[in-house]
Amino acid sequence: MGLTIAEKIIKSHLVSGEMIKGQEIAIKIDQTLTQDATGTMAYLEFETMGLKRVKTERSVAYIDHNTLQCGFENADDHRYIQSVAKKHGIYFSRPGNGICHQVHLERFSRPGKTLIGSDSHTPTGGGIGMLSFGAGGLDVAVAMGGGAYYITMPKMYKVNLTGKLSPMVTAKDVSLEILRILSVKGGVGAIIEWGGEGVKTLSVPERATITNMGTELGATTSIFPSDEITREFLLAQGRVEDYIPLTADADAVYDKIIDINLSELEPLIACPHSPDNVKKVSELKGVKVNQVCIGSCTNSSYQDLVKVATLLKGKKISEDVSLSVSPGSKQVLTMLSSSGALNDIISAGARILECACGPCIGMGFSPNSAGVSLRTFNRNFLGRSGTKDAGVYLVSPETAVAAALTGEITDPRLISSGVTVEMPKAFSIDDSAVIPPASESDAESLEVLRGPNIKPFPTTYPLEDELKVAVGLKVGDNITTDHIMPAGAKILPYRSNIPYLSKFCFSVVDEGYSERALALKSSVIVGGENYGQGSSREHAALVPLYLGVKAVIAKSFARIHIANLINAGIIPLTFENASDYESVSEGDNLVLEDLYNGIKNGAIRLKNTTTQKELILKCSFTERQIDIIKAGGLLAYTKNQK
Ligand code: MIC
Ligand code: SF4
Repeated sequence: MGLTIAEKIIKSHLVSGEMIKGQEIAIKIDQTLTQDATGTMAYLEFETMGLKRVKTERSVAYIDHNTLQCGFENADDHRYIQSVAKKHGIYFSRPGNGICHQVHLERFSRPGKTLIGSDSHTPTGGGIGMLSFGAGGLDVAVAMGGGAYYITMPKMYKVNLTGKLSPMVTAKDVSLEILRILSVKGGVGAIIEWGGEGVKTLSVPERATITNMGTELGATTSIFPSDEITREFLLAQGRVEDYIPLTADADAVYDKIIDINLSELEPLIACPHSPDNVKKVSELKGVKVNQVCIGSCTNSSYQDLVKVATLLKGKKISEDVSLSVSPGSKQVLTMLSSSGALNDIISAGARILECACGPCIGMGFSPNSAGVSLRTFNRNFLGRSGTKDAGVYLVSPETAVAAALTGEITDPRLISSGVTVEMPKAFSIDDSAVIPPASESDAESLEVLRGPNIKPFPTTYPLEDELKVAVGLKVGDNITTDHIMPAGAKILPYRSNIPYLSKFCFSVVDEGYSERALALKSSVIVGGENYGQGSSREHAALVPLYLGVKAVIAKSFARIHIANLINAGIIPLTFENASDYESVSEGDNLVLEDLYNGIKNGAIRLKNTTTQKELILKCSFTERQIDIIKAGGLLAYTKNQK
């Protein structure tokens, strides 16, 4: 039987387990990346493991999220990451060098290799044929130490592309189309492979836009073949030696095949507050727009921004719109500047932001009250922009420019008949903002620099056989990690200070939750379907751990979050019947009995002592996960193993 692209890479990296769908496998990881918002915690965890050097082929620490320095906190964290990286064999990408996924794609990604990153959009690397996963910081720390990465062997879906995109219709519209078809839950448990004749019409950055947004489908990852277009991209990046061809076998078997005819696509838009709330741009014609933001790891490549510059050239933006442009990397910004394209963007009235995540993670540029913001980003969750009542819409750069010029949602085909940008034959290469690690002998004497903002990891406790807990919070379906642990300029600087961060846990949903949970001492959270979708931030598990959360009981979980809960020693449990969700209310007192046997057998008895009802909760853990939960989390488990 033939193999898919992902199966080929998994096969060549398999450390343990069998490639049987639904079973746990462990794979060797060639490269890791971290960003600063998750990185401080990942490196604190790495240090706790007591390892001297990373054992990967390449590990890179990026600073791109927490770049606003409104106090000492972020600057201290940058300095900590820089010093810990230098000491332990990790490359350090300085603030200003760009967004981790964009820079990694340009400079370090390699077809056929494996990558995990402490950021959910790490699958951006799938655009170049690299098998790339978003993971919790602790999993990345383990991989840096040479440990394998554990996943459930996914199902394989194929998206078969035919035709060619029409002018002013883009890779972003392809991402929105697949979200429209599959929804934010549609990719759970699957790797999405992109194939078919239409693949040849897409450049590497366009492919990366698509694999980047595969994260919003809940997919394990997404990947494109590595072909002549990939080779040309690597050649233009001065690293053609990293190229290998990679395609699925003709008789590869897929669990689902979805056909998309690129020629039939129209400009699309995701409406508030979910990336799968997709409509045609033409249906929203005339909606007044206050703000337009162009950038993020989804749409900030050189190709994207040259198109933006071409469309803006010689024009002025509407007086009612504030437009921001954040280039994805220093390479992109340098090339825009030397070609004069930057001038066209500035002259049109844009505000140029630093090469970083910026508004995407609420680091500045929050919209006005009840404002309408069109963004070329990948997430429009409630409150993520920093303005709770703003309406954020996700669009292509072309649709973004159309709105910036007219002041209202406008089909971009009305402002231009199309712009074509040739991929450069040679990108501008200057890796001086990536600081290499010290040699092993020099590293010995190096000091790691810590600021007062860095607080220790929350205390973990080994599992008890019986838990008496109260329901601290009950929430509905599709709760994102932005609900559990919000980000934004005010909170992000405290990513290495769990006690402070805990004050904001679930604050978008219930401002009193944090205090209530602390008072309860021992509690559970009850959730609906797809609990924990979105970001990979392990803080969405570490903060509940600090607040005394022992288990989360939900209808279903998102992949990275369930791994983070287990790593934190919080038990993720599902209702036997979805309707059982109705039998537990906030404030109820529960007893979870015979847990040691229960987590082994996959069924746990729950007594609701408030209503006197009894329920069965389900779980399905591997031996390794059981040991992790019993130990009180991955860190305790790893320490016990030494
Ligand atoms: C995001 O897009 O939500 C983030 C910020 O990049 C997160 C990581 C984080 O929370 O630090 C992600 O996607 O994993
Ligand atoms: Fe940064 Fe936004 Fe990409 Fe997350 S989604 S890595 S915040 S640009």
